[in-house]
Amino acid sequence: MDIKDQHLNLAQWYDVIETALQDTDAEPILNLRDDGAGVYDAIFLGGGAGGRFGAAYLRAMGGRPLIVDAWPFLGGTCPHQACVPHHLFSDVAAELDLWRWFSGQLFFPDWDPGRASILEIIRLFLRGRSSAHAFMNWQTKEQLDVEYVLNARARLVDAATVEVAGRRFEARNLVLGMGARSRHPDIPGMELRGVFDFATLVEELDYEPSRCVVIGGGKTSLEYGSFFQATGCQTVIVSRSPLMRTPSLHHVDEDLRRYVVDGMRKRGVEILEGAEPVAILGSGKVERVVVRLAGGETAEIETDFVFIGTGETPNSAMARDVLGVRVGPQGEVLVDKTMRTNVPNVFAIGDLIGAPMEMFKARRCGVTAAKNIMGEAAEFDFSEYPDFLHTTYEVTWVGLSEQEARERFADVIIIQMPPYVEDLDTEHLPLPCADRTMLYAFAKPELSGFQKLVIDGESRRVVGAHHVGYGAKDAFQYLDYLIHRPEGLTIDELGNMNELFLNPEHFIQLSRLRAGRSELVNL
Ligand code: COM
Repeated sequence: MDIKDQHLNLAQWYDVIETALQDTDAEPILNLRDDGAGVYDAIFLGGGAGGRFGAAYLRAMGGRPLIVDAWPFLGGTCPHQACVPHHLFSDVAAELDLWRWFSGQLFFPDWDPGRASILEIIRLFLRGRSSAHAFMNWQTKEQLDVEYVLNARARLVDAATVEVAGRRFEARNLVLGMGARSRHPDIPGMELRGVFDFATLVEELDYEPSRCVVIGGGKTSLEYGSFFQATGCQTVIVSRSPLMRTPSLHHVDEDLRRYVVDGMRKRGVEILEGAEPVAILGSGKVERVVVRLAGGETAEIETDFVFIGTGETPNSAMARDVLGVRVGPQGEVLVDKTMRTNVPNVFAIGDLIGAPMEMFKARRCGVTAAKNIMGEAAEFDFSEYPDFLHTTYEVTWVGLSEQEARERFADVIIIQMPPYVEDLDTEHLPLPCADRTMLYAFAKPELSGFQKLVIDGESRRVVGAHHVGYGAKDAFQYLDYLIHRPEGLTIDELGNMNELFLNPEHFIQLSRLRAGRSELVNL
């Protein structure tokens, strides 16, 4: 289907994408200048967040990119199966959390588990997801002027040639962005009906689960497990490491972690740490999960739904075998800070290069590769990225944990809410309270959140910030930039910013209360 000279509107794009998703024989979608003749500056293999942003940036710099993707849409797994549905689920979890705690009080109806359906939310997502896809295809063609071949599987021929949709395309550079797929534990029973990961959950769930076992202790497990529990689906999380202490999560402050995990327990999630799944049992369909508990004994958990959240494996085999790109122990393509692989003119970006498997990283990787291809030296070091996850809260952190700061600095100052003061009865203190936690603050104060700012007392610089509640994620993006500048950000500068009413999650008011002192002390 050649759409170069067609200017499809969003509804037409929606139909093209939905048709292609339902018909495995649908033809490739071609948006090519000069029918794809000539040599491209770069072919982006994979049109996910990294490929799309990289190609757009390269085009904006005057280059000629081509994106190829097996899916009939751009944007990759994020809007299709991963971040976008997860955000929808987390929003739903936050709403349901209020309903459950306030059931039958104020204007909340009595809690009705029959109304909180996992399946219904997934169907809602499935009805809407191609709208985002349609927009990305439209925008990339009509506004960003980027060529693409979609709905066709590509084959790498060599470091300058890609074969797709029955033809060959030449480029001076390749940018590999083929993403990653769920990694599954090697235990019996994984093939049973009722075992899902984040991708198959949205594609294949066709019944309403009543009980759930989540395997894994990282972000995905906490996020999906919190959603399942919030709907009333009794959830057990089975994790080898303590929750939020998996290797993919860094700079997690222990007090923040404790608040998050306690909060999940308060909401009824059963958490088995130090435990390992041994087998999934059932005849045709999941019925039980056998688990080896921390003490070595074995337990069986009845369930009709197993969710796997044990990480992802990069899709690097073709690049390794055909091009000889070097890969690391998890199959991640190894790159330097310019996104170059060991093969000249071959770059790699996004989930393909390993953790963190986050959209923000993918986008900036793509742009970094584009700049270097176009002759502008650029590096991206994502080792100090700010991070977040959702439970029924938004949990956000940036910089160092308190413990990390104490290992690095002699004089660490903590500004925290509720404050830590020995023997003070803070359990029912309705602080912090802010946007979306006001109801909790007045009726269930212990649920109104937690925040901590970590400061190097000597330089007065903020070195870490940690927050459980809502609204900090936006602020922390700027905070990340400010605290990682060579000159950093001092408590005095932070306290001198303008806050907009109650915004404890931005730490401005609390910093101002201490900034007047020449010798800083905890708050
Ligand atoms: C985001 C996809 S959902 S992209 O980064 O805009 O391509």
